[in-house]
Amino acid sequence: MAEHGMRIRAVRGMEILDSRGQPTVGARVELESGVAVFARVPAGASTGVHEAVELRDQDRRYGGRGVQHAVANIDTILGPAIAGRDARNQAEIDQVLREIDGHPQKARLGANAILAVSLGVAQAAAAGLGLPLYRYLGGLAGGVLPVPFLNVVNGGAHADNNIDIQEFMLVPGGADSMAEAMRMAAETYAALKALLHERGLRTAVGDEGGFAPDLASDREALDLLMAAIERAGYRPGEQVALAVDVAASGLYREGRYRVAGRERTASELIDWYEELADAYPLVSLEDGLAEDDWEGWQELTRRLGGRLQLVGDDLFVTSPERIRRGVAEAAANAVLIKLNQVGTVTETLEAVRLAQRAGWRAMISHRSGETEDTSIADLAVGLATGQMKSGAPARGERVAKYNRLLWIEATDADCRYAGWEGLR
Ligand code: 2PG
Ligand code: MG
Repeated sequence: MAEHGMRIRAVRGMEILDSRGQPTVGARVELESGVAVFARVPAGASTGVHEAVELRDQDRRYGGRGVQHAVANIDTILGPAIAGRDARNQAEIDQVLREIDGHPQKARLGANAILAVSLGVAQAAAAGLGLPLYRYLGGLAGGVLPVPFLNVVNGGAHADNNIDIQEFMLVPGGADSMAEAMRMAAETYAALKALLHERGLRTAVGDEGGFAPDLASDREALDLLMAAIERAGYRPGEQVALAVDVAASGLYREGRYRVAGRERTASELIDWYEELADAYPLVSLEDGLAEDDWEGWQELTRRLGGRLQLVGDDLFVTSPERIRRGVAEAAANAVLIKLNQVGTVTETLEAVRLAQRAGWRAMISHRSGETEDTSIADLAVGLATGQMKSGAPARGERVAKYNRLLWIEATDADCRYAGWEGLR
């Protein structure tokens, strides 16, 4: 009876809204036992060109961004193809989903449709077994609460100001627990708001809940973060460190990077990062170079890999194939993990495993367009990645993931906070 109950009875897609008010895909997966879940997929803004493809309707609704075709693909093709299968057979089901689509970037039926189903199957299997998702994914070997990377100042494509770097993040690795880490970050965020206010700067927030003030330079943003950490009563570097996501693909044109008011080669940009790493307690640099600048990434890793975590986001797009190349060429030392960049749970697990086997770190990530789905928190805990980024400690869809981590800490004594170990 229990065996039978784990079979998938029905899958239904739905067009819902993300945190930017744009359509995204949800999927309800129901098992024979009657257990049902609803998985929701996020959507990026600074998307890498190698990412799996989101299917958008391109018609008059929602400025072309509707997802009715993706939803119909769930209802008429993907759902029927996996009905009757045991939801615990995630790899087999994901293989079926990939084969029906047939396109390497999932462009035919849509990675948004495929991920909604794939994630729904994982959630349903966990629920059917009566396990929290992180336990289902990681079993006894999981259970590490990740260091949160909280994006509190926005620039680049995510804001209309003079800052080139897209995300400035707080890294409360010096906390003893998840709850303390979140308190340090939220208090620093509040101190930062007070500082901005005093200086007559804008305190409106961007898509990920970070502030988007008009500042003269990237350095000024880093100075502000240092001041905010101190004002909140913490020691920069020791208790709360800094990280950035440059999202350099957006700054790159014809072999040059336009940063801090001038054109630079990759080597000159790396000089600049070196200066920043000398001046600030920087622990992690994401997308410091563009998505196809493999040579630049190798130089970056040679020069700064010993002192900084170098995270590939647009470079790897959570693709096992691109991560394998990155490991072979020593082109980074960490990977950003976004489920919807690759489109299935199985491929996401493979990406994390590849990184971990190479001695690299994997940082689980939200997207700038999010929903109330909290699966990424479970993914980070279950796979013991030690790191997760989910935006500022503000805005419901961001905080939902952090609150999920707080819940896990409060209810599961086997889960411990990674602290600085999460970055080693
Ligand atoms: C990034 C992400 C998330 P987006 O670049 O890392 O912060 O942004 O979802 O817009 O790609
Ligand atoms: Mg990024």
